[in-house]
Amino acid sequence: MAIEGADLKIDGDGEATVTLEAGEYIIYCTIPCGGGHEEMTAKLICRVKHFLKDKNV
Ligand SMILES: [Cu+2]
Repeated sequence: MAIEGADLKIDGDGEATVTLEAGEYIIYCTIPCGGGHEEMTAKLICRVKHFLKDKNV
């Protein structure tokens, strides 16, 4: 899998860590796995969490 617009790609088993800017990203399958491969996508929504907003800091 890979994330469009991010420097992250995993071919096969594995794991990775990436820091993303807030926004929407498309995750797609990078291994030609059979019928429907081109449609194997997901949307990742990355939001900024405001930890200090409710702490009156
Ligand atoms: Cu696939």
